[in-house]
Amino acid sequence: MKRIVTDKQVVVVGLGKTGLSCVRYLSQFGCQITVMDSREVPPNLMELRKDFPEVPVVLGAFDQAVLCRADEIILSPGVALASKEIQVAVDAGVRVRGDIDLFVEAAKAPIVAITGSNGKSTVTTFVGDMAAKAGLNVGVGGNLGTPALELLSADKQLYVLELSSFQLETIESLNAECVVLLNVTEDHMDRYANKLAYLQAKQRIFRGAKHVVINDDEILSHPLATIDMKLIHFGVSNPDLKKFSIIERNGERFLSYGFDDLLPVSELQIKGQHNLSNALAALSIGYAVKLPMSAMIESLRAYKGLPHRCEYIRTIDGVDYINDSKGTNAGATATAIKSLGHDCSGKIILIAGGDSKEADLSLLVDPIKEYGSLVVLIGVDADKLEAVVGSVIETKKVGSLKEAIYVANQRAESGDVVLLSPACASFDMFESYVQRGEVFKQEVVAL
Ligand code: UMA
Ligand code: ADP
Repeated sequence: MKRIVTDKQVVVVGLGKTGLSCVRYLSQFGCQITVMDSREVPPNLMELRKDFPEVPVVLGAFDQAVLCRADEIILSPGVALASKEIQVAVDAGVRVRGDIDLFVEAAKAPIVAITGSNGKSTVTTFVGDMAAKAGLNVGVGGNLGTPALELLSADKQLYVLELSSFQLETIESLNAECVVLLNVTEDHMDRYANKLAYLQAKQRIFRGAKHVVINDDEILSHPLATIDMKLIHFGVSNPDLKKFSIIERNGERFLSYGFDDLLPVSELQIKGQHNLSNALAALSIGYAVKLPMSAMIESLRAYKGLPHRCEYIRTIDGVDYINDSKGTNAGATATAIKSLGHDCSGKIILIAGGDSKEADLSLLVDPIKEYGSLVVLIGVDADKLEAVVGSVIETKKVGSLKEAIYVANQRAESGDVVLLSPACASFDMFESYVQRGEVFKQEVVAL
């Protein structure tokens, strides 16, 4: 294809996975691209220099003059729209968008978009699996890991995107076939002024949606206006006509639609009440985009869940060790404690802590009081967590995850669960939640 060179000046801000995917995508159109990153050595610098040696790169700080001269800024999710330099450029009339806006413009197949504070990755991969089992050529990515623009191809029949509040900040209109806002509990308070600002970012997912899947158990899952949208409801309680829910008959629970049984809950491989909610969300989305029920049921039976999400590692002397390293906010950890605490005969020994992202952690108090026997604290916000839960449970502060596992192992009795679910980001001690979970697994296997 012959490239048409234009005068359009585009600044790609952030050189992580998203930034590189944007440069690759934009380079097809021959516009004048500049890349900017406030780090001296951003993650994809070598790759950019190798593949796009002609693209100028501004490093170490954002250059206000270059930003203000641009026709358009493409912002990475890690950089807030509210950042001072970006706002100065907005005031100077520069258009600011993100990779998802570029994706929406280019995608030819229907889009499913999934957001929420917790359960996004699980529901996204679930729907992706259902669509693949239905024989569709489906692209699955977004916040999950593969940048949306890397999924684009002419032969795709469906896109399933996990979207974070960061990615939604710049969305003009998603025009998605189906969207869901699964739930909202406080997270990323180091980025947003308050919970309302975080919710407002998430609510942008509804813009232009044809179908909206609504979690009836979560008041904040509803769009503020529903003109021209078809609504599909789900919820683990209160089964109803035209609603995906859970029905109990003769002591057995079933996933259901209306008052018809679809599958016994006992046939699901993923466990816990929160995963029933996730399974119902996936079913509702599949229904909205007309996936065959037979493929969805097959997927419900086979889907094993993702690593680092309430992942069973091993049992030692009657004590289960569970890796929930992806529990990076209080809502997720509270859910994990309730779910595992409800199902075990003993108590939960929780390993928690890290960077709390300035969030309110008080959601943890009730589940810890009900199901916990000890909280082993790690990381930069160990004292903050101790201040929140220290009055309802015994706590012990330690210097490493290895030490935390040792303390938990010494204390646990048969029937207990040792749960790593930090309620915090990992970056103070680890590269990512994945590395934190891998260290946990290795140390538990070595016990
Ligand atoms: N940067 C700056 N200045 C800043 C902040 C960042 O220059 O003030 C630069 C960094 O130096 C770095 C680049 O921006 O070079 C990183 O960009 P990024 O933080 O947007 O990260 P990407 O590598 O592009 O990954 C992003 C998502 N990251 C974030 O939202 C923080 C990934 O989600 C996502 O998988 C990827 O795009 C593909 O879509 C990760 C995440 O942690 C998993 N998401 C948060 C979460 O799930 O809680 C929202
Ligand atoms: P996300 O992608 O939104 O971070 P994941 O599917 O990766 O969500 O799950 C992360 C953690 O959040 C899980 O390990 C579990 O502790 C918790 N979780 C998962 N699903 C839900 C849900 N529907 N409601 C509340 N918490 C959940």
